[in-house]
Amino acid sequence: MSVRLEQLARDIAAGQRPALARALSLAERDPAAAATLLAKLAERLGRAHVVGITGPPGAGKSTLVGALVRHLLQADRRVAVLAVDPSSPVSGGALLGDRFRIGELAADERSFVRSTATRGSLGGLTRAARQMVQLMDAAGYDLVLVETVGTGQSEIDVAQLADSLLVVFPPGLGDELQAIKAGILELADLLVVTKSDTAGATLACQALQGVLPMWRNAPPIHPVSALSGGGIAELVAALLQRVQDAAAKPRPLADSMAPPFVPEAVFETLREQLERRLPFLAGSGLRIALTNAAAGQGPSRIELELCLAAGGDSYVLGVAVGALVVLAGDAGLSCDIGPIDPAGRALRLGLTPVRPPQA
Ligand SMILES: Nc1nc2c(ncn2[C@@H]2O[C@H](COP(=O)(O)OP(=O)(O)O)[C@@H](O)[C@H]2O)c(=O)[nH]1
Ligand SMILES: [Mg+2]
Repeated sequence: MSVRLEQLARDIAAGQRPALARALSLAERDPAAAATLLAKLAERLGRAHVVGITGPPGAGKSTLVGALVRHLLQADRRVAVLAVDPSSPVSGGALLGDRFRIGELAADERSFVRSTATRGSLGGLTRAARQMVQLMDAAGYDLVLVETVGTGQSEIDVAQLADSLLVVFPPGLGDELQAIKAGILELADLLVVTKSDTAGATLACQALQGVLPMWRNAPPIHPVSALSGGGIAELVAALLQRVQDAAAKPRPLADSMAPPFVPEAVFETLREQLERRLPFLAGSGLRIALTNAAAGQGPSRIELELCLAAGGDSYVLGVAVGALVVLAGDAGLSCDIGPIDPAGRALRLGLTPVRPPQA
């Protein structure tokens, strides 16, 4: 398994699209294995500009994504697309219609299109969807476009994931007011009114314009028509400006250097190293478990429990903890060791990334 993941990681890093496709399926099927894979790709993460595109069903998101991909390819950017649509049947792989519309673009080696029907418990993004975005990032795409159907939670999730969030409005009754109520507008970096070739578009722009002074740093409104092509070039220019600004913005050293903190991935790496250094652990009856497996939001701490089976030698526990503290230190994590249980058979370990003090 590990050897196969090693090879898969190499193929992804080499830009092989079939390898990426396999890895995305792996994330859907087995997020723990995908976390191990991502750990192997850690130094490639954090390069892509992630663009969230969200809005109600039928707003014209997929059509817009197709137009954006076409323009971004013309601007010589490599683009990956992940369409997350929980309303589509989970079984069929979903979004056949969308595939048709943006599918023709997938013929270009510099693009990659994938849809997934995975759904989180609150209608938000699943861990699998997040991992799929990271895998596309690791594959070297300049931009990763993530299309999500607005469910409230999915918008909040994608806003956290995205470097730029496009909130898409179709011209029509009430949609924009609903969105304003839900606070979605405040998450937007760019507001897009689609189907500007249709009658209600001007009204929708006016309705949005009317509420913009309500908060500072109001995002610009972009009326676009994927049909006529109107406004698309301007929207792409605004997006590329954001990509450029984000690249130029000096990030804190720790953030720009360190890959995103994925507890499962860090844990898997530590465990692999520990098993390599201390092969006798395999038969020792020691169990090491991650007790705060990420609830998605990327907790900045890992909690482990080490537990000896009956008959296990408590000396093993001590050796394992000592080795973990050293390995964690090498990985830039500081350790706090919890109290050992009275029988000397179990203890907890907390690991927290060490950040250099901000200049
Ligand atoms: N008139 C017009 N129709 C559009 C435009 N963009 C999308 N549509 C139509 O709106 C419908 C929904 O589009 P789609 O991209 O699937 O929306 P999504 O559900 O938000 O992904 C489709 O019938 C599209 O053909 C546009 O710019 N102008
Ligand atoms: Mg769609």
